[in-house]
Amino acid sequence: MFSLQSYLTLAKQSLLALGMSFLPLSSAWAHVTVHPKEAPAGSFVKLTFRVPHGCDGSPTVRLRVQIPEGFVSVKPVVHPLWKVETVKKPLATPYEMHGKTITETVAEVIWSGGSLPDGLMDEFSIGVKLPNRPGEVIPIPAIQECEQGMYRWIQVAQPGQDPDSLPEPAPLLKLTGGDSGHGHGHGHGHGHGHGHGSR
Ligand SMILES: [Cu+2]
Repeated sequence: MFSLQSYLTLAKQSLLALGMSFLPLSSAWAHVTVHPKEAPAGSFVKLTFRVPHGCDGSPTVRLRVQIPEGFVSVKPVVHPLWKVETVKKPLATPYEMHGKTITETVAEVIWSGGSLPDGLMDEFSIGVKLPNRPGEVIPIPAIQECEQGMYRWIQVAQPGQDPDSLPEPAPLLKLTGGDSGHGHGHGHGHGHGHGHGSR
């Protein structure tokens, strides 16, 4: 069983290995963004929200990510230095999964309880099943709260407007291709090949 101490050691080792911590970061890192920037429509993916700076020098103390319509099976990834909560909402159209009717979904994921200095960068991730809407570019609004101030990364460019001209653009995810609709493989040993029935 992993103790908190081993998590912290692990986190420090992985940050050191990634060369992310303890290094001042230039403004080239821009704003709160989502990675990858493209993912197959209908697939299960891990989305990572990158926080490259604070609010005018003030450390980040909370990150709230609003989950777009059609993003389901949302599971936040454990972050050893932060607490994570989800806010649920009822689903307009419930769906079946593993023989159970899913009637609610995650509307917001909130990381809090940590303090990310302005000079450091960190990442916050979720596992999610994307909607099968190939070609769409979907804004994922994020609210960054600092000890002093906040950024509301929620702006979306209007047709013909340069997204880079926006002071607080929402992270954008482009849905590519399209899931064939076969299989269920959400990565935890349930890759049935066809539909939901077990072999
Ligand atoms: Cu920025």
